[in-house]
Amino acid sequence: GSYRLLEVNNRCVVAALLHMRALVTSADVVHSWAIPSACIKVDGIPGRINQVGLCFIYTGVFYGQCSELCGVNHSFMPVCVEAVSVEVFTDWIIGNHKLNTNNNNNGWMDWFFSGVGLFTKYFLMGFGCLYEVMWKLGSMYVWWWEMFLHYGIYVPVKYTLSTSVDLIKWAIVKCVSIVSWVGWFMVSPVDASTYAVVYVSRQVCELTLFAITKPYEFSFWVVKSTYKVVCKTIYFVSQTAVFLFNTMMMSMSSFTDDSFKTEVMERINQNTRKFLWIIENYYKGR
Ligand SMILES: [Cu+2]
Repeated sequence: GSYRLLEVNNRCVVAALLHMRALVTSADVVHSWAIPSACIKVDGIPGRINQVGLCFIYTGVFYGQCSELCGVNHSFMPVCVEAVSVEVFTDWIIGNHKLNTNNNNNGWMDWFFSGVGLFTKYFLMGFGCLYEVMWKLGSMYVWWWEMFLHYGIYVPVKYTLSTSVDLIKWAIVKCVSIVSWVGWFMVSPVDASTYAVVYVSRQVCELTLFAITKPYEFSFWVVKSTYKVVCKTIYFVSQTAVFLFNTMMMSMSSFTDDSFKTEVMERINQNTRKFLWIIENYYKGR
């Protein structure tokens, strides 16, 4: 059966993933056309027309009730909206048009044109599908080359060039001095150890002297040498925090995902084109 006092004898049919506009009025007293599950409530007022924009994301049947105390039969005014795919919606519209204009059987001409219309409809649907697949494949192809050029070529080359010269110079100097010091330590460990202690002490002393005699230069040097490390650390930590925060927000709420919104908008645009093509084709030559 059906839901008691919720089912109607003439459902309001709309297309899902397509922008709709409902015009609401009343023939007697003030009513309110409301569907809580779709966040819709608009008053039906005699003598004026209210409008409300609808966009159903999912197909399905949505129930509501009159939400303005309107009289003794207020409890017996169900609202029922059926959200269907854009193809079913166009079928419904064309069916209504045929019914209302009584041109359902006009001989072979109508049979022929309805055949052409049906063929065109399914051809366009197929074309839409093909277009969607080709678009996805094309985007993947472009994405692949973007990723490859950026992470495969640009980033490694840039970082190699910028760091390799300094790194190699520094590494060679250090390696040579460490190897020669180790060799020296093998031959005469006391001398080498003494030299190492003196070397480190001299470095510390020079740095201290530098700090005492030239405080501004020393400060500048400290800031310069710590700048990179601090900057990189802050950058890394902030990036990680942003990433974690975004991930958390996305996992907590279902509609903050931009890719979801993009997908919905793309489908709405596609459905709009599809709808216009089918309807235009139907009315062509009538
Ligand atoms: Cu009512």
